[in-house]
Amino acid sequence: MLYLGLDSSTQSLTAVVLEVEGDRRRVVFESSFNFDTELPRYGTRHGVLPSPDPAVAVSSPVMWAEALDMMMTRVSGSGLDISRLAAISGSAQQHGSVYLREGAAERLAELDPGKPLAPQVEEILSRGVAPIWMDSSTTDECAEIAAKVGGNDVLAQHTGSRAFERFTGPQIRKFYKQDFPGYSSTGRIHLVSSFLASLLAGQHAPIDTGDGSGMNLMDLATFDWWRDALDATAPALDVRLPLIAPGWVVVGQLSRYWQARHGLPPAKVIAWSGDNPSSLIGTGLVREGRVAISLGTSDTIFGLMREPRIDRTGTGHVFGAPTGEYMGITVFKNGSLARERIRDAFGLTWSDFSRALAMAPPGNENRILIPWFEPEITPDVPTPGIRRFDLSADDVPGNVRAVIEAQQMALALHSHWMGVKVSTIHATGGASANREILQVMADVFDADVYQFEVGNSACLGAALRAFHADAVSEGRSVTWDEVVAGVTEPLQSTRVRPDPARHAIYQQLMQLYAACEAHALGRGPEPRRPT
Ligand code: XUL
Repeated sequence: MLYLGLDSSTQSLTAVVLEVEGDRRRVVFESSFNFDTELPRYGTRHGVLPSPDPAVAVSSPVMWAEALDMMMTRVSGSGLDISRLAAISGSAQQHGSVYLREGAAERLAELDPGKPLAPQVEEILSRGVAPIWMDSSTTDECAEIAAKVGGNDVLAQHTGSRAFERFTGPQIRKFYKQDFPGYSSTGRIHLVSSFLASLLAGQHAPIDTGDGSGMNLMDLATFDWWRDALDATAPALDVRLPLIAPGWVVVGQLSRYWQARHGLPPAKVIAWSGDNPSSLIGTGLVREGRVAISLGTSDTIFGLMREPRIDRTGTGHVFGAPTGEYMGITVFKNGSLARERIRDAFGLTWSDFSRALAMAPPGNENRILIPWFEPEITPDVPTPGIRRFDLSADDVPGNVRAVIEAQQMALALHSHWMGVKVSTIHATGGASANREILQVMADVFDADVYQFEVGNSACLGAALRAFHADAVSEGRSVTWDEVVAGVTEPLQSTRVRPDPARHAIYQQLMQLYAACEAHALGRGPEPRRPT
C-alpha cells in the first residue's frame, strides 16, 4: 500500500510517498517546491508576506491551497500506481491560523473539480491572510489572556505553555480586537494543519492534540478546549473552533474534487498535525530519553515525554505527541534565517560557508555573536538586534563560526528544563545535511549526532502517521515501534562523534555566551573576554 505525507512548512511544500509491504517500508516518491520561487505572484519572501512592522508575520492560505493543488498534480503524475494510495496525512507549520466564513462547510463539500482550488478557497476566507508562527505582535494580548486565567503559571499548567505571541489564542484575540466585523463573520478558525486536511476531505477536519497544544487554548490533561482560556481569548470562541481529536483519527475520504480533478482514489484523509509533532515520529523518537534537533526555518530541540513536565522558566513547551503521550520542545526563531543572513552578508555559497566555518578555530577565540536578526522566541526578545562581542563585522570565518556556535550553545543552554541527559541527537531539517554544523553540535552537547536518509522528517512522519491511522482504523494492532521501524533509524555511517577537548572549550565558552546573552537582554554587565 502507499501512504502520502505532505509538509506545508513556512517556505515550501513537500510530499513523500511511503510504500509499505509487510515489514518493508521505502520512500518511493519525494518532491518539494518553494513558495517564493514557484508561486511568485503571492509576493512572499521566505514564505512570509511583506509587512512594514517587523513584529507582524502573515502568509497566504490561498497560496498554500494552490501549492496543494499543484503538488497533487505531481503526485498523480508520478508514475506510481496511485490506485494503491490508502491514506494521506500531513504536517504543517505550527500556530498559524486560517479564518473561514460562516457556511464554509457547504462550500468545502462542493469544491468544483472543473476549476482550480485557489479562487474557490479565496471565496470562503473571512480573513485574507493567516498570521504564522513568526509573528510576535501580540504581546498585549498575551498579557491580557494570562491575567484573565490567573497568571502565566496557571496557563502553563493547563495548556503546556505560558502565553506566547505566536500561539493561536493570542493571535485570535488580536483579530477579534482589531477587526470585530471580521471575527463576527468567521464561522470556523483552523490551524494550517486542520485547514489543509479540511480541503482534502471536503469537510471541516478536527485539530489534533499535537498541534492543538500550540494554541494556549487546549487543556493537556483532558485534550479538550479549556473553558477559561476560551473565555479569556474571545467571545463565542467555542463555536468557532474545530473539535480536538487524536492524530490518528480518519477525517474522511479524499473528496470528489481530488478524485475528479487529479484522478486520485478515495484514500483516507487522516488528521494533520504540526511539523514538530510529525518530526517526532519521522525521527523515530517514540521512546523517552533521546532528542532530535531540527535545523529548519526555526531551530527546535524536542523529545518524547511520558508525563507532561512543565517548564517553570517559561521558555519551553509541552505539546501532545502523535503517540497520545507528550513531547517537550524549545523553539528558536533565528534558525536558517540567521544562517542565511550571515551567508548572504558575505556573498557565500553553502560550500563557502562550510569552508569558512572550518577556517575559524572551535571556540572562535572567545568571539561571540548574539544572532537575533528577527525578534527571538528563546529567550524572549521582542525587538531584534544582533550583538557582537570581540568580533569584527567583516571577519568572515569569525562570523560564520560565531552564528553556528551561538545557535548550538543556545539550544543546549535553553533545553535543560527538559531534564534529558543528551547522549544521542537525531539531526534533521535542511541544515542537518551540513556535517561541519553537526560537528559543532556534537562538541557543544558532548553527544553522538546522526543524520537520516530522508531529510524532511516532518513529511516522513506524516506518511508514517497515515500508515498507523490506516491500520488502527481497520482494527489491525500496530505499535509505534513497529510503525517507525525500518525507515526512521539514523544512518550509523553518519555518526558524528564529539571531541572531548573541544567539548571542554565549549563548556567554558557557554558561560561567556550566557553572560553575553544576559548583557544583551539588559540583565547583566558587559562580559569580559577571558585572557
Ligand atoms: C514551533 C514553532 C516552529 C514552527 C515552524 O512551536 O513555532 O517550529 O512550527 O514551522
